[in-house]
Amino acid sequence: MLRLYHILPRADHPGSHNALKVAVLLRELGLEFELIDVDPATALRPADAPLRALNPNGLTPILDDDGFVLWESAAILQYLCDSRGPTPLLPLESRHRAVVLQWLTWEASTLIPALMALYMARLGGGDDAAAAARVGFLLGLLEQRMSGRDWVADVYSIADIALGASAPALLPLGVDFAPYPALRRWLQALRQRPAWQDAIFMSDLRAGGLI
Ligand SMILES: N[C@@H](CCC(=O)N[C@@H](CS)C(=O)NCC(=O)O)C(=O)O
Repeated sequence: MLRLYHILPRADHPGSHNALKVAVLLRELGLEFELIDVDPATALRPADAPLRALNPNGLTPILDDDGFVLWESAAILQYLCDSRGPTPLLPLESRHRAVVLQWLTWEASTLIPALMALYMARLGGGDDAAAAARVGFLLGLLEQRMSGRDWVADVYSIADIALGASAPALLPLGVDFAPYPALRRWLQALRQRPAWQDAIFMSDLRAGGLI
């Protein structure tokens, strides 16, 4: 039995875009899974919260595959493709695979820290110009990549799933996607896929006026 611990969007939380990646991949792979919606205030944040036994970081997603427990969304995406594949979502050929992993890693190690820096700057109420400029630079880079192509790598992959789930998390921070037409087209195309066709998954783009 596959279990995914997720935070669905709620009044006091925008929802876990990292768990959203896993939910979309599970659907893309056609796998049955139990989605467990957790309240972070009680299930994750307290030092003695019950889910800390599964993920000591107190974060989602957490995957439980018949007792094999894994956290970190990028590792979970790779594990599911490798254990349930082969799948074009994570190619086996080394160069195609490397490009997918390049963008998957870029999402986690470059885009998300910039997003978090902007979030912290906005929260602090101080000067957020440098953080906003960094986000603008990275979105410009992704826009350049997506111009004239359908998917981040050669074919639809877990790089699209990861970036497509997290880029819209910039919308509630007031980031304007108007200067990024290729990104908007790609995000809209992602949301046309059956695996993404869920009101919960769509709400972020609706709120940002992108669809
Ligand atoms: N690097 C981790 C980050 C996980 C993460 O930050 N999860 C957030 C939701 S996107 C979370 O669970 N937050 C708990 C909280 O808000 O208390 C991953 O990719 O899985």
